[in-house]
Amino acid sequence: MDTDWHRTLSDLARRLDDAQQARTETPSLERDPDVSVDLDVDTAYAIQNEVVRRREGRGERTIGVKLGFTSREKMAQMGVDEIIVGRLTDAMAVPAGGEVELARFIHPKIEPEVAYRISTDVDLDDLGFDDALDAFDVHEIVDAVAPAMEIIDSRYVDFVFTFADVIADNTSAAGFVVGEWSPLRAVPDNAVTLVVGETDAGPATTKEGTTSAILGDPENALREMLRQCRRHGIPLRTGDVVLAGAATAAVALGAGPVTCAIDGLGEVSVRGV
Ligand code: OOG
Ligand code: MG
Repeated sequence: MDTDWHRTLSDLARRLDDAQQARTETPSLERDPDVSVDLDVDTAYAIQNEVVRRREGRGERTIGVKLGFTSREKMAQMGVDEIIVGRLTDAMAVPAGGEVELARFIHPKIEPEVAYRISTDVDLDDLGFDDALDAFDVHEIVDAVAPAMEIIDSRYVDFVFTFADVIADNTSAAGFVVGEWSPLRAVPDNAVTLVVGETDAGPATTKEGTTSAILGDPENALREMLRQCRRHGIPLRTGDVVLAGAATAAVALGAGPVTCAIDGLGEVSVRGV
């Protein structure tokens, strides 16, 4: 924890932050022979913290968290068995039914998500041991659920990264849209449909899945979130939005309409322009 280490971390955070602001890709940090720090998971979260701190320094407000790799398929793809957590800021929020400017992004993709709303300032030190979390009743910390979509936009070249890289890059967080909130209800195995209209980024695409792809039930993802937030000191506050993780693969986002429908929750749309 010397000053060189801190300087390297803030240099790497600046590299990712500059890439996001300039809409230019940057090579993998972990595979960069010039990066001298060992990019373990804790270091990667320290870089993410610094990336978020830089955004806050420009006046952005952190308004939630997003979970990644919560589907077994995505975990297997990455060869990992842990979820990742990133931060959502107000600058990433897109109004439901509204337009999102593609010029904000490098190579955006969109994916269907279930959103939850945190109902209390969560005391992460008061949750018992990790094992006890498996029985934790999420109603204690969450009061509403909504259909949502996430726009992911890796700052890395060709969207290719290692596990530590993507954590440092705030888990590719770039945009999100949340539909109408309903009082919290269980959605353990509900149909999810993402319809992406024909765009310059590709032909019309429909992706179908179910919420059970999210760790068997997105509420399990919330329990994993608590474990990870406690481990990495990520606060959860009243009113925060949580994206529980995509239930299908992401689709390239171009100019045109996109709709996500989740059985029992309704639908939400956005248009790339
Ligand atoms: C990382 C973000 C993954 C999800 O829902 O699983 C994610 C990426 O694929 O770029 O947001
Ligand atoms: Mg996602």
